[in-house]
Amino acid sequence: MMAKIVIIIPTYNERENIEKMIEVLEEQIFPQIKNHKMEILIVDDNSPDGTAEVVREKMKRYSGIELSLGEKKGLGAAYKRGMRYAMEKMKADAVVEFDADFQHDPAYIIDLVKKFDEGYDHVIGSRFAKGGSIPSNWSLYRKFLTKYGGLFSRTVLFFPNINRVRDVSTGLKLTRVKGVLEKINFERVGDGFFYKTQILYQLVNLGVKITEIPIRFKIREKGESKISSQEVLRTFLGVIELRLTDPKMLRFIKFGIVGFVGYLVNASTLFLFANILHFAEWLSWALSTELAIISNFTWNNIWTFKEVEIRGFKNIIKKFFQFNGTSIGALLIQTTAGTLGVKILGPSFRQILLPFIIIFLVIPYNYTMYNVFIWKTWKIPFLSKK
Ligand SMILES: Nc1nc2c(ncn2[C@@H]2O[C@H](COP(=O)(O)OP(=O)(O)O)[C@@H](O)[C@H]2O)c(=O)[nH]1
Ligand SMILES: [Mg+2]
Repeated sequence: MMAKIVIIIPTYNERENIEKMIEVLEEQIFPQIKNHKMEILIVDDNSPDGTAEVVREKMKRYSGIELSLGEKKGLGAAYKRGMRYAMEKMKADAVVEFDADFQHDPAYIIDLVKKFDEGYDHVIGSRFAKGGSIPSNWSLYRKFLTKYGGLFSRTVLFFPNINRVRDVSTGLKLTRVKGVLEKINFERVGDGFFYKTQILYQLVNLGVKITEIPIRFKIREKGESKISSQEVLRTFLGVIELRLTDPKMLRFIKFGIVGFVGYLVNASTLFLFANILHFAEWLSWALSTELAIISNFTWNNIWTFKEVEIRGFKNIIKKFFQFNGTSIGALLIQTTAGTLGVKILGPSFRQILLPFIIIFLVIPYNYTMYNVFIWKTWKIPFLSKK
């Protein structure tokens, strides 16, 4: 299928570079890509050096070049504007993020397009894939930052699968529009350099097909870098924020807090029933465990799973019995183990037994139940019906 691929080039004071770049793309690169319609979008922020005028001159010579002008708010803002423009006005099927300054060999565009043709949704020009590199004459500081800053980002964002993507801050990549870029929530993408990581994180979570091709990142020929050290700090904090505000992560944290509150309910009421009210041992364990189950159900329903909260008296009662159904095993395990444990070790071990039983018996039990029966992520041959 013939696709329209738009090369988006943000520019700020790139007068000399952009002139040469447009020529190289139009004369040398695009003629080598015969199966697609290749176009260029320059996203300029009213560069004082007159970059836009140079672009307008080139637009007279070549067709398929567009220019989007706007105020300067940062690289992320420029790309957001450019991506919207490419999708809405140019009806792009894929976009390529590309710099004007020749740090990326334009021939890599051919490699990106090949991977797109193989069916990949997001193709990353990676400086850290095997065969890729960063400039050897970069300062030690910049080398260190790119490499270990990247490792930090990958660890925070993708742990334990830190090699899912090896280069999270590269400026060269191709992204399919249909089902991929069109699904990105641009409200969660900032105006700065960090936009790259924010988009990448969303793409990984969407589960699109991602691959990396090695690139050798060169030094800038003309003009100067626009990346400030302030952006570095923002990236560092942004990575942590990105992971912590991920809805899945938030739910996991809430689930943990609710579980801990459940434990406190369990421990305090066990103390009340056994030590103060002198109920029978098994009854103290059974009642306090049930109160913890009620606490877990209630808080998880109105807080952890708020978006899908169960409402209405009848529904709540029904769900509650269902929840108890899956918890009945835990109730039995905890009551039996607690009662027996106290029989053997004596009442002074009651409060020490509780966390041990929870950690070594109840959590593994619940985890197995969830995987086998609720979310069915473990396949047990004789249990799964075809
Ligand atoms: N429109 C626009 N382009 C920008 C902005 N900041 C950087 N660029 C362009 O984005 C590309 C990459 O920026 P550069 O300074 O080379 O980053 P570096 O290669 O990481 O040092 C270049 O083509 C710049 O002209 C901005 O705020 N607005
Ligand atoms: Mg550059």
